[in-house]
Amino acid sequence: MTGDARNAEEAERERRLREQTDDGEIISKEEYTKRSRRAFLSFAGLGVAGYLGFRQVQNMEEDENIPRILRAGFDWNESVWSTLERDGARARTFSVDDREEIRVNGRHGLEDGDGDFIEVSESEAETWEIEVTSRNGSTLDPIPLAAVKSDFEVHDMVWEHKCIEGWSNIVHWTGVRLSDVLERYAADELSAEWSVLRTPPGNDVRREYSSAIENYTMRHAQTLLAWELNGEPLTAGHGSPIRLVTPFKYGIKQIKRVGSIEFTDDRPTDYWTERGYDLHSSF
Ligand SMILES: Nc1nc2c(c(=O)[nH]1)N[C@H]1C(S)=C(S)[C@@H](COP(=O)(O)O)O[C@H]1N2
Ligand SMILES: [Mo]
Repeated sequence: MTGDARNAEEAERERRLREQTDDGEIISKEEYTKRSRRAFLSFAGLGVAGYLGFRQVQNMEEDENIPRILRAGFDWNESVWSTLERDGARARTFSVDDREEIRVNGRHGLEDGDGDFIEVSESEAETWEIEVTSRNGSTLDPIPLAAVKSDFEVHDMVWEHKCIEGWSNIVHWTGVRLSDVLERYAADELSAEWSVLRTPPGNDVRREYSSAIENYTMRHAQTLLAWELNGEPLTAGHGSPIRLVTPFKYGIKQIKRVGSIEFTDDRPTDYWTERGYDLHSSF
């Protein structure tokens, strides 16, 4: 390929990305600022928690002794969110030029007994399936990853990923809408109050990770099953071969390596909710 052709191709991809990411700019700047301030206030609470050993708590899987201040913060956050989640807003998106590196953070459900990441080979990825359980407990047809990648409209979205530890990065995700996939594979479950996504079962059950999301997020236009991060296929640490991403929730909800999805109308728990965090973890 000549340099000109390559430049033209890159320019075309940029243009396409801008077009797609532009459709996220639906909330006003004032609203975004308001939400950021709210998120910042939550962070401020967490900062205090940091002095009380928050980081330590994060790293200690078995410790459920979450500082009281953190719980209070999340309860408050949850009541704020319940008014927000009905307004149909989109998160602010950015240009791909703004994207940043992001660390690997959180290894639950991704490692073997020695603490090494379990790699997913190309052939395993080709036959990867997401198991589906309906509200009445029946097993539905699994969702083949191959179909996820080939049969639905692919979206590129760039937004700010926020971790409850207090850091954030602007990252670019490539994937398909969870709601598009569910419309085909679990249409009757789209009205479920909750869905719980889990990493595939491993040898050590304690290491399994899970993330529960409410109906609003499950159907949100910016909730994606993603297989690329910043234009590269996901590594094992970032959740290969497929992960969930959604812009109004903290990182703890962005489950890496999705192995199953279960629907329920009852208020569920998930990995971090069982350790004292707010079930919504939205900002
Ligand atoms: N399976 C799994 N997914 C996970 C986690 C984890 O420990 N295990 N940690 C979460 C947290 S706290 C964050 S901030 C993001 C980080 O994503 P990254 O490692 O791709 O930066 O993944 C989330 N998803
Ligand atoms: Mo996080």
